[in-house]
Amino acid sequence: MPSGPVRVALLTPPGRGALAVVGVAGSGALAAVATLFVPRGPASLADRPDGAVVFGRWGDPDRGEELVVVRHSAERLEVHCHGGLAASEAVLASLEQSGAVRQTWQEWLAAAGASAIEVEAREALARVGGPKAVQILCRQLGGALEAELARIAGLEAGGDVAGAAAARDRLRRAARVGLRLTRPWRVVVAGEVNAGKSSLVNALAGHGRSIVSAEPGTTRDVLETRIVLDGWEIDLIDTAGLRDEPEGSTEAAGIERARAAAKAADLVLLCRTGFSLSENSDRLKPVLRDAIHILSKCDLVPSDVAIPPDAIRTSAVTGLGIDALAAAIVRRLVPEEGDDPPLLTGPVLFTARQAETLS
Ligand SMILES: Nc1nc2c(ncn2[C@@H]2O[C@H](COP(=O)(O)OP(=O)(O)O)[C@@H](O)[C@H]2O)c(=O)[nH]1
Ligand SMILES: [Mg+2]
Repeated sequence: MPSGPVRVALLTPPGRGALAVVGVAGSGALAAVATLFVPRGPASLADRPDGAVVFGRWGDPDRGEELVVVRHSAERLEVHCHGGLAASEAVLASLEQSGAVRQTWQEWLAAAGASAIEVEAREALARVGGPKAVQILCRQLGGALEAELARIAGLEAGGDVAGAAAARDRLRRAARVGLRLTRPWRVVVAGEVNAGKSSLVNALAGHGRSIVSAEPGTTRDVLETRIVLDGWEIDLIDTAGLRDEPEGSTEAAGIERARAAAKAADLVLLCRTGFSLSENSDRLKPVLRDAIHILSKCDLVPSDVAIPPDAIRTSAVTGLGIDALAAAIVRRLVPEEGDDPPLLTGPVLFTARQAETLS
């Protein structure tokens, strides 16, 4: 049974929503809510059974906000109010004024007995997109990481130093992906002006996100499109074409940003309509390394034109090569999936704290 002061926490994500839920817990929880909540109908909150869902007003019996109180037990209640920040803040503040201690929802979960890993998993789950990250985190929420850490401790206690080291090493390898789960992979689409970069982004995203134009230099800024490929969340970053422009022009600034985005990216897709041109041009050099090389607009190029063996032919018009490109992107971003399939379906570290605990 919870003891100590009454604890209150906003249990729904901050921001606008249809509904906000404020949790109230502790031995005086029922009394704290009952002094502020005016139920509709004759029975007081104290007279209602556990599990009751009670409609009423908060504070003022005539003008107070209409809301619903759920009495899970005398020590644990929920106040369901309108979803705006002001409504939940008013409920929290009035409970605080009557002596309750406000907690973050992470502290709330920990106080209810959740382990650090469980709290971290729930926190990460609230932020990730894409089914692969969700699956990995749900497994850790289900105890995969906790069980593995316990197993490693057992190996060490039993003197199996090599076994423990191997298990730690495996966790470290999976952590490369685990520590990225709440930050989408960043893929920059680079290449010369008019190479078909924006069209490629649109083809991958499946909708008309970037402005496509025959006029060179249409994409002047860096435009991000969040997509999910094979279950992984990816930010596709469309850039201005890489070409020399008078300094200080809008496009020159865009090109500078494109170079910066390419440097900070996990992967660069380098679009070209031909491989004989500018292969070694200074402008492209910074983004050439480790890029996926693409012969774009391949519907306009004779199919027997030679391209480097690892390059991919794509056409945003016919759709040719788009699936192959999507597969290549995922393979490059998450090689672990192909090289060692069980690695990411087992225990995975996903916070810096967990990584530190391991070392
Ligand atoms: N035939 C053909 N035209 C394309 C293809 N991709 C883009 N284009 C055209 O090439 C021009 C430039 O495309 P865009 O995507 O804006 O190039 P960006 O400057 O690199 O972003 C537009 O007129 C597009 O319609 C393609 O795969 N095939
Ligand atoms: Mg463009």
